[in-house]
This record gives sequence, C-alpha cells and structure tokens, in this order.
Amino acid sequence: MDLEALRRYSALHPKPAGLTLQYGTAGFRSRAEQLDHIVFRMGLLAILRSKAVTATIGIMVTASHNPEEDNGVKLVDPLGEMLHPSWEEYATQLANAEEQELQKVITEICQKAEVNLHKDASVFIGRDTRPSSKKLSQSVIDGIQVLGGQYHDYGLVTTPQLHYMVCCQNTQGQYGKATLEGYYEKLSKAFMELIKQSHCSGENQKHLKIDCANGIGALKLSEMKPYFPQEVVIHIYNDGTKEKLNHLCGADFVKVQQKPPGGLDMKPNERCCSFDGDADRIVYYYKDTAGHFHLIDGDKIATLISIFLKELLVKQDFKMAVVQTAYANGNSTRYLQETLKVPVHCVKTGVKHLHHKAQEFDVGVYFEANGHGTVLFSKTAETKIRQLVKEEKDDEKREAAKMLENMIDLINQTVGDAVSDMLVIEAILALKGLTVQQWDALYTDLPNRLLKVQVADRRVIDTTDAERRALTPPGLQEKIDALVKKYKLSRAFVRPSGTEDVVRIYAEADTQENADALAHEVSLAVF
Ligand code: NG1
Ligand code: ZN
Repeated sequence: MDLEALRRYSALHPKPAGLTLQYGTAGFRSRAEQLDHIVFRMGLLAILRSKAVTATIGIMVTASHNPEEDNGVKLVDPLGEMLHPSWEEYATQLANAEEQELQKVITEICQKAEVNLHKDASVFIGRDTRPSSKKLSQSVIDGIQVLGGQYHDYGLVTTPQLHYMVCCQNTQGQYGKATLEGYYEKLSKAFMELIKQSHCSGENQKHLKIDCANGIGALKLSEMKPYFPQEVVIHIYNDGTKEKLNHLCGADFVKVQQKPPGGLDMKPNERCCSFDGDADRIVYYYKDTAGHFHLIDGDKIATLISIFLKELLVKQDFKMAVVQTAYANGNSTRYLQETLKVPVHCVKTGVKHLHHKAQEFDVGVYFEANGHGTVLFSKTAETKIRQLVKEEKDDEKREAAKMLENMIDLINQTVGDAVSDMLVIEAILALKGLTVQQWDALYTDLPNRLLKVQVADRRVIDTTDAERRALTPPGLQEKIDALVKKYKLSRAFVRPSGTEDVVRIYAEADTQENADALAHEVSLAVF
C-alpha cells in the first residue's frame, strides 16, 4: 500500500467532523455534499473487494428516487448482485474511520477478509444524471488509483445496466457483451423473438407513454430507440431537459402519492408507466373514462409475470415461487396463493433479501410493491429450457420452451431493471392480448397508505417476522395491534427506513379513509 498516496488523496477527500453514515438497504445515501469522502473510500473498498474475490466489482453513484440534491453509492458484486452482507460492515467501518485511522482500517479489513494486496483488481464505474454525480465518480477513481487497479468508467448508465456489465465481465461474456450495444442488442433481440409469437396488437396497443423521472432512463431509452421493433412505440416524458430529477414524477412519487406524475398528459385508457431516477423500478398506470387513476404496482407486475410463466412451465417439473416484502398488497398475496396457487414468501425490505430468497427456486419471481423486481431462473432450469428448444419434438412444447428461453434473455436477472421489465410486460400483454384494464382487473388492491415520520432515533425500532412486527420500543406492537383491530381487512406495521432518516408506516384497510386513519393513528403511536 502506498501510504504517501493514501495520506495525500484522503486529505483531498476529508471526512466532515462528527459525520457517521451507514451502508444501508441501498448503500450510502445522504446529501451530496456529505459524500465526497464516502465515494473516495468506496473506491478503496471496491479494489479490496475485487482483490478478495478475484473478479470485477461495480460501483454505482446514484440516489435512485431520492431528491436531486442527494446522492449515494453502492457496490455491485461479481454476478451483478448487491454487495455481500459480510462486507457491508467493512464499508461502514471504512466510511466512518478518521483520516489518521484509514490505513489501520484497511489493514484490518485485509486481515479479516483475507485480501492479498498484491493481486490484480478491476472495477466498473457508473453514475446517474445528478449534477453531483460526475464529481463524485471522479473521487471514486481517486480511491481506485490509491490502491492500484484497472477500472472502466461507463459514465452515465442506469443502475441495472452497470449490474449487467459486471455480470457479463465476470462470466466471460456468457451473460452478454459488457457494452451498452451488447445490452441493447440482447434485450431487443429477445423481445423481437418473443413478440413474433403474438397475433394481436392493434394500433392503440402499440403505444406506451413513459415518465422517466427526469433521470437516466430517458437518455438510455433514447439510445435504445433504434433497436426497438415497430410493434412498440414509446413516448418519453420527463426527460430531464426541463424539470428536476424525481420532482413530482417518477415511480416512487406515483406509487407513494397514488397519483399520476406531472409532465405526462394522460388520456383515458392510455397505457403509461414511470421509471425511477436510476431506472431500476417501474410502475404502470392508466386513467379510466370516468377519470379515475389506476395504479398497477410491483405486486401486479409480479402477478402478470407469474401467470405467464406458470402457463409455460405447466408441463415442466419446476418449482416456481413469488417473493414479496411486507409492503405487498394483501390482495396480491391472496390472489397469488389462492387463485394462482403459487407459493409466496415474505422477506425483509431490500433487494438483497428478495434476490437471495428467489435463488432458492427453479423460477423465483420477486418484486417490491414499489416496482423493483425481476425473475431468477436456476442454472438447472435454464439448461433444461435451452435443451428443450433444441431437442423437443412436440411443436407446442418446443414453442413454450422457446418463449421461456427468450424470457430468460429479456429479463435482467442481476437486479430489477425498468427497461427490461417494461419489455417483459409489453411482450406478455401482447402475447396474451391483454389490455392494461384487463391486467388491472386481475384483483383489486386493498386501499393502503404509506407514511413516513421523523423521530429522534429511528433505530429504537427493532422488528421481527420479516419486519411485520415491532419488538422494540416496548409496548409499540401492542398499540398497533389494538389500532388494527378497529378496522376491517386491516394490517399495519412500522420499520426504520434503510435509505432515509425516517420511520415508515404502512397500513391497509377496507376503505381508503380507514387505511389513511389507521396509518395516521399508528404514526402517532410511534412517537
Ligand atoms: P427503505 O428506505 O429502507 O424503506 C426503500 C424502499 C425499498 C428499497 C430501497 C432501495 C419502500 C417502502 N422502501 O427502502 O423497498 O427499494 O428504498 O431503493 O419502498
Ligand atoms: Zn432506483
């Protein structure tokens, strides 16, 4: 380790006195001006991680759906997954070390994680469109250079594109080519193959309006446009040329506010969707002829995909399951279990938990209600499907296997991906001849409300049972139980956010008034 370089560069990226941050559900998130030392140090950590696992590691500068003034950084592990939980603690230690302790902390990490500093290292970097992202990604490079290693800066990319690149690189191209063209070609080819098998699609069905949250999604969709087949005509709104990132628009705004984004003019029955600021989430919606807004969230996306896959998998001996979090609408869980007869599992909030659980099945569909999700196919399932495409004699079965194979190639299995998910959804709607209204009508969401409140210390709330029950502070769960009992079809829970300094409150009940009242009452109980 070049100690002189470490001293010199860390002095250029000083840690504000008294600031402590934690590697949370989505890495580090904070006001951008507090993050320079963090990203520099994550550059250091990415090199250590790369040396530890002898693979390329990704580092993404983004704060997703959070306000434009915020920023964040997270590391991407070799197969495009989130950073291994055992390293989150190292990230937090390195982030919070005083300058004079940096070398000691690095040495400790090397000892604990058996990192050989003489090994090669390689890091892929990406960033979103925030004004602060470019400078922060330069600081990442400073960190990389201090410890020495190769890097490739992809510049402006969506979060899932960076995950894809890392996976391609570490699988020697088996997952695809680690370039943007490679990504566009892989997705568009699979999409075109899939919709070749569809029969319908009137003129109206072709059009899709997309709110890009004034973020990176707009840029990347524009780049991808030449690859799109005529069957899909996309119209991009909130492209970042006029308004601020995530301001009154984007998937998180639409989901939490349960209303359409600004900047998108929606006619009755038009199919619309919103990406979030780094294009890893998507929600759909439409307005009916009476002017009522209908949200189609991650739960309904998971349901649509499950229906489609279940039909194709019917003759295979594959185990399929859906993974949700406590935020999943109660009626989605009921529909999946009781009508569709698909096993459903509930895990803690955070993509890493969903992804991990979904890996247990041949086909694991996971979605957060907020629209972050994907489908994982086990190696065995994938090999079998690809083999059936080549060898199956029965035409119908071979066609089904072909569709599954194209689905495998279309879905970004590394992480939730708004572009890939959108193409999956568009393909399924076309193949099944479903309108957005028919999709929405699969089940009716229970009225619900998501609130957030600021408390002195959100960590006083400790939860259990996939965050559905509070263990501490004492007495809180009993109060929530008593409040829930007052309403019909009701459910409520609280948990500390992993990305913001707030406590989140979720409530469901038979009517919107009751869901709102229950959420409000629970929020008062939290203080
Ligand atoms: P927190 O802030 O921990 O609730 C939010 C989302 C998560 C996940 C992360 C990462 C909700 C209720 N929570 O986490 O599901 O997407 O952000 O972006 O939507
Ligand atoms: Zn995001």
